[in-house]
Amino acid sequence: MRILLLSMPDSFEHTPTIAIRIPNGALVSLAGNLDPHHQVAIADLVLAQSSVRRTIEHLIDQHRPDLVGLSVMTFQRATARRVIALIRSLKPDVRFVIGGYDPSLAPEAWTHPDLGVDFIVRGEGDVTFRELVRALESGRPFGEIAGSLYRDGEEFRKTPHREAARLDRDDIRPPNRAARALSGYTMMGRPIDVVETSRGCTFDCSFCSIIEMRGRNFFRFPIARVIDDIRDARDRGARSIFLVDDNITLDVDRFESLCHAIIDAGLHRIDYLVQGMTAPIASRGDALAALMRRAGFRYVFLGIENVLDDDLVFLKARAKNSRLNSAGRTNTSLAAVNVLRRHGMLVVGGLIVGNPGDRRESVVANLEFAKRHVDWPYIQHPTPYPGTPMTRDFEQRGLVVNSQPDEYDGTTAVTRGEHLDPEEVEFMRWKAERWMKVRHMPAAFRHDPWFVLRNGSRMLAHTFRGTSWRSIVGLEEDRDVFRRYRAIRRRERQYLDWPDPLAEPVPASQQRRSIAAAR
Ligand code: B12
Ligand code: SF4
Repeated sequence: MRILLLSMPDSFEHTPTIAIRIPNGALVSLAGNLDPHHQVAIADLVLAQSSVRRTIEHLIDQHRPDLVGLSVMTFQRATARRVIALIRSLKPDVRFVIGGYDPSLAPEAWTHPDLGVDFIVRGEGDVTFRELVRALESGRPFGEIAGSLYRDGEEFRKTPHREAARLDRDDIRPPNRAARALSGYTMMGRPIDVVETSRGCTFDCSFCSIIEMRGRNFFRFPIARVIDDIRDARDRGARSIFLVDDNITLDVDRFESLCHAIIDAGLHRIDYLVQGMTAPIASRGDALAALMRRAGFRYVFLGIENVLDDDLVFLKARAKNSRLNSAGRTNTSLAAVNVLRRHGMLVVGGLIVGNPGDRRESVVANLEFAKRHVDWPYIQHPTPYPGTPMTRDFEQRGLVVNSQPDEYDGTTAVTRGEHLDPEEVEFMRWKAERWMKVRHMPAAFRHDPWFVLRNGSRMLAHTFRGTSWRSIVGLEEDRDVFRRYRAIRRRERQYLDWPDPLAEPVPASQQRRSIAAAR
């Protein structure tokens, strides 16, 4: 069977495609887990953001797929609908399967007959997708494939739940990077790839989709497999690797073993990016940070979430961001930031501002923290992604003010608080963040001087979208620039010039629940 797997072109504010284009880890894993006789091609459309339609037309013409799979996050829904409609017009007999966070957690958004979706894969997809393709080949009933939904006439039928794979056996095969049809992944000029070392998390932060997606569990790939996978990425050109685990710092002893294994295998000259919790990094202190640096870690995304205790309680993120000592529970954000920076690593600070109880001072305190202590800000607003405890809470309290999922990119304030207007919080974040990003330029220049010399002005122009000569000389207010920036951002979201088959998408609360049990 000929299979084409696509990820959406939509990017968001903190990963501007001029400088950062990261591959989607799901697609290579799905491709690697198919039976080897299939012809599979992967296209990350973020690599073709300015020519999405032409690229899709070319891919369909070249690969003539029987089956197309799309990986979709919630803010990419509208683009995914258009992509399906375009492909359907080019090759009407193609079948569509969708997976990833949005179809898994909001399947009802994908069942409308006008969308033309045939299968929805829920949760982890590697084994389910393989079985689905086998069923398409052999005629086996779709109802037997756990972890999916399939179209049956006008209805969708839901099959039994599938447990997450344990990963310590050979149940998930290595990714297939050779299937990629496009090139151009970059982290400021260095070819970048993604590698998984574990899946899952046992925390339950209220804003995070992970628990609803795969249950509360944490499974590890054997370290030898991870090293082979890193080597495969390196041999294909990667000089920068993002370890995309949900929470690699859940097992710090293993993380240390991984650092040692990277060094022993001579793979420490690669730049690694990783995300982690502040508490274990602060607790292990200099020993862990020094080891990470030796293993090649450069950027560490810290899930700080918020520097105020009340907000951490609301986000259910206190345990992972604090430690108990004689003075009681203390926040570990600053200690983690300091130890990483002391050892020459750069901190990407993940913060969430604009929570329901936030006053102006709370937002300012977090922005000030980011300004002083992080190297690259990754500040977001609470966003009601499907299935999270926070979404249920916001909906019950009537705090969701924007029900357009394509604006759920994390940097658009779509919920309101008790004291602050969402647009005001967004304005405060936007205004502060632009300058924090400028401050990172010297560090970027020292590491990648040619890239910054060639692209620095475009990177700045991107960060300061909306600025005009009038605003530079003080004839316009920041708020005018902000309004212009938002209009630009809205236009940028139209990645594909093709009609949306759901011209007026049905709000989440009124979606048809045409999902029945499998026969
Ligand atoms: C790494 C990561 C990133 C990276 C890399 C993104 C990339 N290019 O791959 C960065 C930091 C850039 C990033 C950015 C963002 N991310 Co992010 N990210 C993650 C993270 C940590 C891991 C994702 C991953 O690679 N997992 C490994 C792969 C193998 O697993 P997987 O993607 O789940 O795929 C499996 C299944 O989902 C399924 N599947 C997936 N696609 C498909 C397709 C088909 C056809 C099938 C059959 C199955 C299938 O099968 C796969 C294999 O088992 C998750 C989860 C988490 N704990 O926070 C969030 C997460 C995916 N991100 C999320 C979001 C919202 C974003 C941002 C909008 C920013 C934000 N607000 O957080 C941006 C947007 C990025 C963009 N496109 O511009 C949300 C998605 C929520 C939602 N409902 O859409 C998550 C779940 C975090 C959360 N908030 O809960 N992210
Ligand atoms: S620790 Fe990270 S992965 Fe785990 S629930 Fe919280 S945000 Fe999600």
